[in-house]
Amino acid sequence: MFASGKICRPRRCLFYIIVFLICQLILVLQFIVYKRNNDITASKFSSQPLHHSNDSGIHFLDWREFISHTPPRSEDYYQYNLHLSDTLGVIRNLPSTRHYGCMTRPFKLPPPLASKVSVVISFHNEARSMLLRTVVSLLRRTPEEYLHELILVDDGSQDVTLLDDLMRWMDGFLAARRDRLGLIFRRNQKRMGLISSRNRGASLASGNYVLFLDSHCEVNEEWLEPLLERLALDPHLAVSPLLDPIDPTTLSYRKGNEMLKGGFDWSLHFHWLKRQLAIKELPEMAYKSPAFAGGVLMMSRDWFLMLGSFNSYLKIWGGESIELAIKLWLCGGQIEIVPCSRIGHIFRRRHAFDFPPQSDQDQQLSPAQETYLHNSKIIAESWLDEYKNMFYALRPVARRIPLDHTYDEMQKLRRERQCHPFEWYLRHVNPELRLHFDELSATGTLRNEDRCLHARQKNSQLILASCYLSDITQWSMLRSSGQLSTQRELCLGVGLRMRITLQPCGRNETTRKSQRWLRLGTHLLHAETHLCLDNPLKDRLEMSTCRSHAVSQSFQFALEMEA
Ligand code: UD2
Ligand code: MN
Repeated sequence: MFASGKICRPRRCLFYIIVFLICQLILVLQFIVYKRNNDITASKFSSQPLHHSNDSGIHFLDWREFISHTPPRSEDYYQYNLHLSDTLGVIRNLPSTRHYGCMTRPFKLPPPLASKVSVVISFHNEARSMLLRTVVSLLRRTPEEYLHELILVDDGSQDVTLLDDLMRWMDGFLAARRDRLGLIFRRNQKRMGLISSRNRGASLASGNYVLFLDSHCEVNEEWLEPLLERLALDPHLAVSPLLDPIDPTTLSYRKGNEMLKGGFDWSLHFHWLKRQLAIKELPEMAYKSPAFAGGVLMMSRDWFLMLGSFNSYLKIWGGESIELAIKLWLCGGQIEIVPCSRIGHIFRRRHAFDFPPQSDQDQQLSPAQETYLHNSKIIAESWLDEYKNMFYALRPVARRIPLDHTYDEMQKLRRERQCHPFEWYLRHVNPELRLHFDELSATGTLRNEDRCLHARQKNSQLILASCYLSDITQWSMLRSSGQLSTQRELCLGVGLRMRITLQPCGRNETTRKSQRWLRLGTHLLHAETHLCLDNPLKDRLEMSTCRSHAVSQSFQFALEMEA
């Protein structure tokens, strides 16, 4: 070929060039689709025209009139971009964030008559435009034959005319559908908190399933079908859609991560856990999860009531979906996250509401912290059996929080439904939590006399301070490596000139060596230097020769694990 002076024959060359160009074009198109799916900013959407009418008989009445009655408030009040929310309109197109595999097969749907869904939304001080978008996205993207009713509970919002205005607006909006869709509106004159309000809503529900939704969500296309398909297989199953994050500032809608499952740590704080795909498991398949993906969840209404609803002793906000997850698994149910079902949710950076003052006498805890600890304490006392000591070790202040009831009801439920002990959950549902437990030789606060060793977050400085600070450092002493680490994965080590340091926990042999500690009674002996951790001047740590009865070298963990 080269000998003849030609690289290829002209016709064949042309063919190769055309194939090459087509490939390039496909790549560019794929990139555009990818960008569109992963980062759609609010400004790219145009809002729907006023008085627009679509096939399902929904009329877009003048929503601008409805939202114009929003009382003037600063952006801080809502913790998201109010102005943008007001200009977006009642519905916008959302990018398709789910896996391609979800779109290529039809979902096996149960008969509508036995699968009616009641949607419960409790809201407190939500912006009108945001609430409206939540409701309208739901009405537009849910098959009519399955959507039984909408239950809206206004939890004592300051905008006192909101609920009446909304009722009027919805009446007009749903003119053609009013007879088929139940609408229930309730207002708590006094704020009761999210947990009681959701229970109130659920007690009014008459559908087969109940779905709990936050009031700043947008459901994506075909969100319900994949959930119904799973729920129809097992009456004791509860499901979460995959939550796509909506940015509070730009209101851009992004793709949520389908490789995560819900879990919690021993302080009973929610955490994401990485999931591993089993052989032949596809990323779009529904998967088991130790906890819900937050508070957006759906299950049989009867099963929810049978489990005692959300624990009604929990106050205001927090912990209710963890409590429900534990009791569900222990009492014969299961939880799945269904990545083919997508719902957008605004993850706000801070609470947009105050917590009512609690009982804390010495004011070391904020009302929000005390409420969360109160709720976690109820969960620990009701479900964790002997493992509640882990919780108290990590949250010693919780011991001082008063509870105004006993746990008899929960024990009755556990007996009647023959629920498993918590040990079963660790073995079969949440091995990650158990692994952490098994690896520990001691954990919790680290006390020397009347003070505790605290790692300041800012500059990783070590100080000895009161053991009752609300964010006191919790230490974990690991059995195999001898490392002593904080929740932030910083390890106590000894550096140059015997300086005690906090460094990222080492994974290789050399760093691990300088971070290895041995325990001699209550002494902490540094393996490399053979010196002991000491607090001779009562406010500064040093390394010194080990002395068996030196109080300044005696450090106690809040919880010692069995050998
Ligand atoms: C997360 C969950 C939420 C719930 C909460 C813990 C997601 C997407 N959200 O909330 O479902 O499990 O953790 O309890 O996983 N509200 C009231 N009354 C109040 C306070 C709040 O009705 O006193 C409403 C509020 O308007 C909102 C919902 O409760 O619709 C959840 O509150 P949030 O959005 O402030 O909390 P978030 O998303 O951190
Ligand atoms: Mn929320």
